Amino acid sequence: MAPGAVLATRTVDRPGLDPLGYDLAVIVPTFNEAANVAPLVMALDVALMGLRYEILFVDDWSRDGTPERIAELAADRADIRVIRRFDRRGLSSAVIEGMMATMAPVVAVIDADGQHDERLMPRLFALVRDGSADVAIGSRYCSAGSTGEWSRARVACSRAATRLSQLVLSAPVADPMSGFFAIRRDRVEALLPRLSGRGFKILFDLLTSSPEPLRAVELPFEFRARTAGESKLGTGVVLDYIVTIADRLIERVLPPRLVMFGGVGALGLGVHLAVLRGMLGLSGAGFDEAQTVAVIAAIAFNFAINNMITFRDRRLKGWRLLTGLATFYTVCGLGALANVGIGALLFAEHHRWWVSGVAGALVGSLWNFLASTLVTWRKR
Ligand SMILES: Nc1nc2c(ncn2[C@@H]2O[C@H](COP(=O)(O)OP(=O)(O)O)[C@@H](O)[C@H]2O)c(=O)[nH]1
Ligand SMILES: [Mg+2]
Repeated sequence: MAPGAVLATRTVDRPGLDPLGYDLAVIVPTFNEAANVAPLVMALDVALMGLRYEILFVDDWSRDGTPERIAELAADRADIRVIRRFDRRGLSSAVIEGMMATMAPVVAVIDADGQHDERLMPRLFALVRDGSADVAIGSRYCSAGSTGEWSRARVACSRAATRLSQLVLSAPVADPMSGFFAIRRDRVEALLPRLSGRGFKILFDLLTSSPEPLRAVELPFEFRARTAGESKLGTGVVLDYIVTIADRLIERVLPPRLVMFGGVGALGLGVHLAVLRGMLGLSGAGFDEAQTVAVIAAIAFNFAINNMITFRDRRLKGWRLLTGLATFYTVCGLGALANVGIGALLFAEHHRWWVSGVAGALVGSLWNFLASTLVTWRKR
C-alpha cells in the first residue's frame, strides 16, 4: 500500500458514537404547531427508516395543545422526547438546548410545519456522518432548489438578507438562513461559548461564530407551503437579524474583550462619580481627598469586574488577586499620566479643549487595556 493511502484513512475525522446507540437526533423547535407534529413524525419515520434516530421537540410553552400531542406520540416510544421551556421564546436558543440534550453524534434541525423536505434528511445525515462535511444544509436557493409558494416580497426579503449575510460569512454559503440542516454535535459544542443564541437563525449563528470555516455542503430542496398554523416570523425577527449581523461585524473590527473593557470603564466612571459625590456630601471632605478616594475606588471596581467578566478565562484568584490589583493600579496610573500628557500636548497645539480631552482619554484607556492584558491578566 502506498504511504499516502495509510495517511488518508487515518485522517478521516468522523463524529463519535452515542452511548444510547442513536446515530442521529432530529431537533424540532415548536411553537403552536399542534396540527403539525403527528404528520411530521410520520413523515420522519418513513424518511429515516433504517437509521437509529431520536426525535427531540423543544416547545416554548405552546398553548394550543402541541405538548399534549407530542406526549401522545411519545407515549409508547422512547425515541420521541419533548423539552418544555417556560417563559422563554427564541428559535435559536430552543435549538441549542435541544442539541445539548442528546448524545447522538449528529444532530439535525427541521421545522415542524412541513415546509422542509424530510426526504432529504438521510442524505444530509450521511454527508456529516461520513466526515464529508461538518454541516450539511438543505438549501432553498441552489440551482435546482426552489422557494415553493413563497410570496414575491418574502423571496426578495430573504434574498437581500442572504446577500447581507455574505458580509460576515468566512466561506460562501448559498442559504445561510436555512432552518434545515445536519451538523456534528461536537462542532456545536465547541462553538457554544461563541454563539449569540439570540434570534432565529441558528445556522447563521453557527457559521459565523466558527473561527475556522465549517466545511459546509448544500443540497437543494423545494421549500413547501406551511401545512397548518401560522408563521411566527414577523418584523421583530428582521430587526433581530440586523442586530446579529451588526454584532458580528463589530466583533470583527473590535475585539470583544476591548468592547467589554470599555463598557466596564464606563461603569467605573459611574462609580467614581458616586463615590465623589458621597465623599463630598457626607464627610465634608475636600475635593482633592474625595477625588483621590474616588479614583482608588473606581480602579478597584474596574479591576474586580474585569477580573470577573472581561478576563474570566484568565481570572486571578487567591494571592494573585493582590499582585494583580497592584499591577492594575500601576497600569492605570501610567494610563492617567498618558491621558493628561496627550491632552496637554494637543491643547498646547491649539486643538479644541474637548478634542484634547477625548484624545487623552482614548489613548489612556487603550493603554490601560493593552498593558493590563499583557501584565495583569497575562496568559500563564
Ligand atoms: N421552541 C420554539 N420554536 C419556535 C419559535 N418560533 C418559531 N418556532 C418554530 O420554529 C419553526 C420555524 O418557524 P416558522 O414560523 O415556521 O418560520 P418560517 O418557516 O420562517 O415562517 C417552526 O417549527 C416553529 O414552530 C420559538 O420561539 N420557540
Ligand atoms: Mg416554517
